[in-house]
Amino acid sequence: MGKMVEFKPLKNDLILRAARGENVERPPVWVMRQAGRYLPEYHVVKANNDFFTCCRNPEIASTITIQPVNHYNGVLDAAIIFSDIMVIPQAMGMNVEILDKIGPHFTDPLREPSEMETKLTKEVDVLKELDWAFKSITETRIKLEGRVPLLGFCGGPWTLMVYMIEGGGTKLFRYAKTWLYEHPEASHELLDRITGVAIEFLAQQVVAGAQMVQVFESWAGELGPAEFKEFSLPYLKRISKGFKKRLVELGITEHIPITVFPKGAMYSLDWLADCGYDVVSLDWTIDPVEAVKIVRGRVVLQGNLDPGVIYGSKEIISKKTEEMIAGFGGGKQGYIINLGHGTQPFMDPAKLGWFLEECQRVGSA
Ligand code: 1CP
Repeated sequence: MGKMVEFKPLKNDLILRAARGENVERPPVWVMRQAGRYLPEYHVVKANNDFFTCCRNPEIASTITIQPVNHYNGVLDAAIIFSDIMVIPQAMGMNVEILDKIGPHFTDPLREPSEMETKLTKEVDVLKELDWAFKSITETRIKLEGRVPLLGFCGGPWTLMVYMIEGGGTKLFRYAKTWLYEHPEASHELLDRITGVAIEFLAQQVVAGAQMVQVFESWAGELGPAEFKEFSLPYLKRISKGFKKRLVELGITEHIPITVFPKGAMYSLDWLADCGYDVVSLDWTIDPVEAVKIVRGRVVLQGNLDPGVIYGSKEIISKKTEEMIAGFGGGKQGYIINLGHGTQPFMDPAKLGWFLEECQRVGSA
């Protein structure tokens, strides 16, 4: 400890108040993958640099993180650090690159349970291995000058297990499913190891300057309810509880909100409402009215516009945004606006801007 930096006071703490369940003047809004390929200025800064070279350079990472905040001046209520969920597998000893237009690529994935012994580091020194990530967060928080809160994040254990075994994106989940059904004990061991690293990583992001964090369980929907309950839910629960406990040990007494995004597994909402998370992020396959009914005020909801709506006309964007906010009860309590998943490289930044402005207009009404 002792290395905590003094940061400027927050000028906009809307998302933190909403995440704590307080009454707010309008629902806050941010967008998953708000920094990145759909923004022309991203390509200028990224240029020919490799993805992780950008993340590991605090100057570049902070510039890219703040780009959408500047681009949509005044209408985004949070920044999310420019990084990737693959940094936990990297910290655990695996070699991962992000290939242009393809995505994550592991040079030597875990195909057999025995390979956990040879390919993974036993005791992961998170502070040392991800030192660059903490530096980028601190630098970004300084540069934000309190304009909006900075969000940290990590991947969910099951989602990271998929990538570590498959070695990249997949449509079949052949190798990861082989582990689940052929080697359940080894699967639990791997999930357990990832969970330990995730807890420390999230807590240290807060020490470095993150003001709220999110766990992306992006492949939750590949699991049926029974498998979700066995291979994802217990670990997500351990993360929320372990994160809070670790913050106390690190001397952080402030309430730091934590969000979970179980993409594709909206059947899990009722369970996740009791798992120690402040916020559950929804994809677009659930009706907001239904979601509000299920959680009964136990947790704040985030989401859930189909990102594809951004390909529609301004009229459609307005209509769908109005319906969404009305479905969440107007958003003056228990709600954070977002898309149901990330932006896509082909999206028109002006259309996303229209969505953000409509969120302000409708949310303030
Ligand atoms: O603005 C932001 O949201 C910040 C940065 C961010 C985040 C939160 C990036 C940058 N990635 C992520 C999380 C992430 N990465 C998730 C969870 C959220 C989700 O479900 O989308 C996942 C699954 C990944 C994995 C990943 N990394 C993919 C998807 C591949 C697949 O299997 O379908 C891709 C394409 C990447 C690379 C990546 N990460 C981030 C960016 C901007 C990019 C594209 C890199 C480039 O080519 O410039």
